[in-house]
Amino acid sequence: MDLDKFKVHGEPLIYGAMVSIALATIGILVGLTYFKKWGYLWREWLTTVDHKKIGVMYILAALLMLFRGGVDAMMMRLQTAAPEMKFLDAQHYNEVFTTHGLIMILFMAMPFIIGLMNVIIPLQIGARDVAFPRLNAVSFWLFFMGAMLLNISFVIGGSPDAGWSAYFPLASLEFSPTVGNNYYSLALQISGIGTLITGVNFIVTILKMRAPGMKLMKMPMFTWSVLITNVIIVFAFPVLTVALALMMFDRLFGSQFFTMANGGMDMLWANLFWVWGHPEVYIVILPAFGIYSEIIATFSKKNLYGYTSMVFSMLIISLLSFLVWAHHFYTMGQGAMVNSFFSITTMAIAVPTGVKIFNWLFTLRKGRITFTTPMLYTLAFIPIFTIGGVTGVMLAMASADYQYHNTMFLVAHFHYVLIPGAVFAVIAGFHYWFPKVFGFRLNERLGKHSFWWIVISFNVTFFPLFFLGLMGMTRRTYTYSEESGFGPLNMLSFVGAVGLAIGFLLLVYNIYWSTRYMPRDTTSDPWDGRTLEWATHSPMPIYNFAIVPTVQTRDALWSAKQDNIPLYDDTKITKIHMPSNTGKPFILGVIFFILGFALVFSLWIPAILSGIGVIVMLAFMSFDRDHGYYISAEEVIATEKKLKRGEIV
Ligand code: HEM
Ligand SMILES: [Cu+2]
Repeated sequence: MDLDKFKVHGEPLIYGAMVSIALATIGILVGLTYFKKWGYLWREWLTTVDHKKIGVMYILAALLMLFRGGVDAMMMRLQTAAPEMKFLDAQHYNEVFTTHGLIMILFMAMPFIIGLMNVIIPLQIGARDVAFPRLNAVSFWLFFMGAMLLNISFVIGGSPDAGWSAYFPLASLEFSPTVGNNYYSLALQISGIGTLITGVNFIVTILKMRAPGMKLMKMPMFTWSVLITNVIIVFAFPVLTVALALMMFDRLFGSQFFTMANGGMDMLWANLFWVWGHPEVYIVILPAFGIYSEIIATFSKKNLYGYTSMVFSMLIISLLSFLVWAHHFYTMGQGAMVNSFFSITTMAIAVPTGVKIFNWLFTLRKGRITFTTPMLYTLAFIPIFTIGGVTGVMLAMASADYQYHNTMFLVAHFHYVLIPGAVFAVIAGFHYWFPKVFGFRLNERLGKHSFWWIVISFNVTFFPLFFLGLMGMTRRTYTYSEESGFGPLNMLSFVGAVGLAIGFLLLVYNIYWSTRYMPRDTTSDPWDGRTLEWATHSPMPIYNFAIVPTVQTRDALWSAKQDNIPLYDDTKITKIHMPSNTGKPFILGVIFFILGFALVFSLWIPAILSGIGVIVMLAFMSFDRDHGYYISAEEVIATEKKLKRGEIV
């Protein structure tokens, strides 16, 4: 075997990363052994099927990936801070923007949202868990192993280097001969299957497990957004699955799907990628709209303006999101007719999005507004996202796009959409729902400090890029000359990026500080909420609700508080059926990881063995008869008593 292909060559940076990864791993292993935490880890986390714990693990992983993607971003901004910088060479710059884009979208934004959805959706619809708790664990472990597989590429074998969109022929074996793009196809494949399963799970959960009385048009807006998002997942992800499989065949087995020879077609990749890729951006943005809707209603003390039009706007957006994909390559030569069609559908999306913006503004109108941290993020989102949207319409004009295409203008545009549209939303949701999960709030003063750092620095980082783009600076370029005149604005953008890093570090410090010093929230409803998740204790018991609430209005808890409508009769506690833990999803994830790794390096024997392992494991899980277990009524009553006294169970 040729050991050389496992090595990555080059820079002190990479050797440094290797050493720190090795040290961190050893540290964790030693720590777990020393504090005798292996059993705890296995029982409470690795084998859990509890939607709340799975959600927390998603969010932890996403925070970790935010750090990784952020380090990538800082390296790029440093490299381009001044003309002719020698920090990264061209190859490493290629790898870094590729992993940055991939990680931020697939392993940070999406899992963060799926994490929040895991924690909150069952609570918000008054359910005890998701429809298929074990499949939920499978989803998480496949996502996690996929993410790990991509991350080790940095130190074993080399990272993908053809952009997050991996266009052919750039991503073909001929032009990208390292194993980097093998990692791309396998890591995304494994985590993508996990996401697809999440899609099925949440559609069934929301359609079948709502509390009695919660008709579709009485669902909270976050639940609506998640339902629609999961429908998009179920339609979009199979396209990615197929595209990645074809890519794997091309790279590993010499097939010719995406080459110009032998009847293949490189444009086919671009089309397949964006048929998934554009809906993907809505997969991260629609739940964000849901989060903002909840936050605006809560902190304006009003019900959401235009509920029905909100739902229909999201439905229209989800349909249109499948009809715009070619706006990503107007310049590839498909002709004026095709470009006009995609230009019109793209601009059409602005209409339902505008409807939503106006609904939020009308909800704010005459509201009793409190400026909490989650609310500040929401208020900042509205104008910033609008800038992102308006520049999107500029890019949507096919003829004008010939000027903007592949320039920093585009980079500015999509960060203006994605950062307020996804990152601010998950941070806002994180602050908002944190007390539900952990039983205490995050510190508001620190929260606001980090908010101002993040929002101001965001604009300092990305606004200059609009001008750099118009001046002609192309994206994915690792350096530029002094004469180009790009220097000063890039330096400004670097300064902004440092500010962003400070903002995110403050957020992490806030989590640490609040965990140590914040007092317990004994109300279980710290924000005076409107929806069912605030109707149970914080932190909630494993069964969520001792008695499933009965819903009569849209803002069920709010009406219960205002008009004294009882949500449930708590003399009627009976035994509760719960799913039991299982280690199989985790083991399946590990086998998938080994399979992925073996395929990346074309190690056929281990690949075949682990492939068989996957099939055996799946068969084993299909025939697994588990009937779960019951928590007796007495035990539930005892737990409820403790919770009412403010104890943590
Ligand atoms: C936190 C601050 C961030 C900074 C400073 C930053 C900076 C950058 C830079 C410098 C590039 C490459 C420009 C180029 O040379 O082409 C880039 C590309 C990209 N970024 Fe970010 N970014 C940040 C956050 C994010 C987030 C949160 C997301 C997504 C949720 C994201 C998604 C992307 C994508 C998809 C690309 C394109 C990658 C490619 O060209 O293949 N970024 N970013
Ligand atoms: Cu698009």
